Amino acid sequence: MDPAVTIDLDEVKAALDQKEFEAVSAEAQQQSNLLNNITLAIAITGRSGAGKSSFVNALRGMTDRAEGAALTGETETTMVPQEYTHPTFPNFKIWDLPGIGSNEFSAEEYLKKVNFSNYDFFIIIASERFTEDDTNLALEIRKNKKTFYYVRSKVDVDIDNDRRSKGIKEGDSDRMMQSEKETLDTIRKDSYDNLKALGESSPRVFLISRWDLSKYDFPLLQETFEKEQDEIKRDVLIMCIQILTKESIKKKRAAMESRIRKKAMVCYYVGLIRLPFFSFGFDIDIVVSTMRDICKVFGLDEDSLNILANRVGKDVEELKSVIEHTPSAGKITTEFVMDMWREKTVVGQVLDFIPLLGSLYGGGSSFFTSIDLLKNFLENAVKDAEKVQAKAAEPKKPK
Ligand SMILES: Nc1nc2c(ncn2[C@@H]2O[C@H](COP(=O)(O)OP(=O)(O)O)[C@@H](O)[C@H]2O)c(=O)[nH]1
Ligand SMILES: [Mg+2]
Repeated sequence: MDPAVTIDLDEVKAALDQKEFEAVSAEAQQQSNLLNNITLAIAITGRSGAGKSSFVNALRGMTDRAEGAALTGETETTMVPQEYTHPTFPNFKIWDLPGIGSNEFSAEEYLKKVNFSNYDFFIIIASERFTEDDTNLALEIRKNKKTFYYVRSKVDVDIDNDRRSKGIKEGDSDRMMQSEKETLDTIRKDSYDNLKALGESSPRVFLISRWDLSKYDFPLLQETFEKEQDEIKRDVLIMCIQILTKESIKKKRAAMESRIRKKAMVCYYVGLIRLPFFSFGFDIDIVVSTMRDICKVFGLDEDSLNILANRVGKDVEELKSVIEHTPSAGKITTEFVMDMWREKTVVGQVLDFIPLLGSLYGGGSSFFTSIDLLKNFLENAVKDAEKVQAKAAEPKKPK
């Protein structure tokens, strides 16, 4: 049996022993409306020019020139952290912190000034060597029991420079790949030695380029911070970062599946013991809002598609043309779901999806229909997201 389901049930049972029905169902609601209720705030820090603002834009899937993008290449003059909201998930905040190393403030003062307790974790970016300012800050963050990650930016520049200095031509892909690997290995070793010399006992450094977050160490960084967050924040992180790769689509699917299962289990179980005569169906609003969330999580809503089109320099209609099943978020209405609902009444498929329900099954077929609709909607969104990702990655057609 799926261990997640077992744990859930225990949690629900324990909760029901202690709390009132209202409290438990409010919690269930909070869990399942994750994208609306949970806030995740990441702080990006480092010296001026390290690439902080560029990284903020990259995380939001934006170009530096897009409307609302963080200004890049600007000298920093204020001590005020800038808040950037994710374009599709308003509760996912990325904070562009002022540059460190002005010597005006100690790391302790700096952290106070930027309200360190507001952030879930920190990313310390350096574009060349890490300095004492970086490690002092790390030390202070650690002291305050927060997590941070060292990121070495602009590795694309190093790769290019090395390739040129070795006289490797663009078309020579074997030598280019070899040279890239050598450059990355060297940066990794240098950063490690550099941080060691500054007193870090076992430094971990992630190599990235703002121009392509699906490359180098960004996927590993993402995986690492997902591992180190609690379960709820991890899911938010997986759902909100719109760098679509095969791997991230897979993770998003698993996270969404588990959300749907949890919601189902809690509603069903709570309904079953406390309100045996009441068909505690998933109400239609929940189905509608979950479908809209699925759209956003897989980047299939209007805003995400526009941003992606802008980023890869393609027409948004070209990306949309490969979407076969998923309607735009605006079309997902109560009417739309009712229509789907009328077409089916299912039990069997849902029992395959959440086997434990078999032993609890005692009625409430609208409940089963809801889950089945969501499950199919999710499957289709995954297929569409894969196609959009492939389309976005295609080389541009010559005009
Ligand atoms: N090639 C390349 N340039 C970058 C990268 N990250 C930042 N830059 C450039 O470095 C400069 C400073 O970046 P910015 O984000 O403004 O740095 P900040 O002062 O730390 O916010 C800008 O010209 C960026 O375009 C990167 O990963 N690769
Ligand atoms: Mg900046």
